[in-house]
Amino acid sequence: MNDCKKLLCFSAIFVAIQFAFTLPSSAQSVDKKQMAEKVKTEFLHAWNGYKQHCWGRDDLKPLTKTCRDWYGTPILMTPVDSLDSLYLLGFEKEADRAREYIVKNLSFDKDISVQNFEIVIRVLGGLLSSYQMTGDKRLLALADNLGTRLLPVFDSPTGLPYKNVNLRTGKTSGAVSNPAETGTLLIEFGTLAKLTGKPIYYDKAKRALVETYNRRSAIGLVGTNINVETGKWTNTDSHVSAEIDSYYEYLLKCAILFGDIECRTMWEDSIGKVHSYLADEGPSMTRLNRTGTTTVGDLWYGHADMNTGKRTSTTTGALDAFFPGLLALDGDLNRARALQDSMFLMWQANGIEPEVYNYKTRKVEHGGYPLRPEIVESTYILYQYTKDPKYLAMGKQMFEDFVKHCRTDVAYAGLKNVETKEKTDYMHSFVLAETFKYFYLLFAPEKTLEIRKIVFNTEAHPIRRTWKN
Ligand code: DMJ
Repeated sequence: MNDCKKLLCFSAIFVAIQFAFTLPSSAQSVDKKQMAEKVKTEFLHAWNGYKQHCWGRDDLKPLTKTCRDWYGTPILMTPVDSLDSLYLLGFEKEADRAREYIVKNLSFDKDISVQNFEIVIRVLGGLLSSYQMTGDKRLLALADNLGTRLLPVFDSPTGLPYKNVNLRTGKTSGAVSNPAETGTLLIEFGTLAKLTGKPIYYDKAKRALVETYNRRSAIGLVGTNINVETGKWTNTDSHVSAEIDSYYEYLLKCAILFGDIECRTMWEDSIGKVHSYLADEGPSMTRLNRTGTTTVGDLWYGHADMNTGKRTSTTTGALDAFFPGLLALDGDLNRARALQDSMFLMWQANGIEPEVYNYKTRKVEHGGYPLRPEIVESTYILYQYTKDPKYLAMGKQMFEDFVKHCRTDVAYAGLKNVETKEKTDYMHSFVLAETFKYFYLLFAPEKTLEIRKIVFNTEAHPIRRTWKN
């Protein structure tokens, strides 16, 4: 064979391998009903494990069958985070029981210093979404009580929130924060403002988002860490991964949920800069642009310095996998599809996705898998916006891998290492709040939740605009 023929042959094999990776079973049709039932069965398995071993506590450690409370005393993290999933998956009786337990036992009058961001997205978001589903005013009262206790976080010289606040005393701590924690608050606080008629919640969280955006660099990027007292960046690495990810998510989603024009402007300005400086597009992506059809997954988003735009690393990971869904929500289906294919390649490299993956070397850089939902979320959103059965096949493959590698006798356990598949002794509340919810919604009947009528907070709690303005 001459060199030219060899090259052609090699290229053809390479493309064929990529296709094989990208589209494992798109030819075979997926039985949605059967898949939805399987997801429900596995959700119940995990929920029952939590109930049996840790009822009334925060989280289950599924290998030792022991429990963890985040702050030494329970704030019912798993029940609150899971409540709307219980309703959506059709476990109404279970949900009603959990709801009664929550309203009777949950008190925020506790001398504990909590991480504002996590409490907002899991607990405040969970209470608000479940309130909207049930109309139970006691859930709204709990949300309002929690919101008031969290408000002191915004009392910094810049209006950017401190990381932590004591729920009883209001004492704040943690001056060095990040855009995800300063900018992922408005869906929850804004909704609380609309539902209680207390605009202070909206105003404080909106200011935090704007102050984050205002500190973008001259080329329009944000960094990883910022001091909320000085407003100065302490880490200038820019990306769409941990510590920044949901800042971008809330710019777009707050524009949609609240019709907030400033959020829309900030989003449109920011997303252009993200594409310019963070995207790495390979030859397959170029082909997508030319033909507008098939993708083989060669679009990635890496890291760059926020001031120079210089590439600092070519890593992505499980957290970054929310981004195809966000692009789809923005109507950018070409990029969304291409990036989703890339993320699925990352998943398939080890039959489950790692926390950090180098898309240039194709090597795992941090092999943990804490049962994250983001790739499932994007699969669901892409399916909703394209109706391409390829995403059902993708979701089916992921669900089968998820069950195969992470199921335990009582629930689900994260992986220490996706290469060895060794398990780790933890099941985050987001497994029931998000991972199972998105798996279910992917296969569930359309009427279960009309995606165009809600906005998911970053913890998969659906929020409906039930207010006028
Ligand atoms: C969740 O708590 C939220 O989705 C958050 O935005 C990111 N981390 C976890 C899930 O991976």
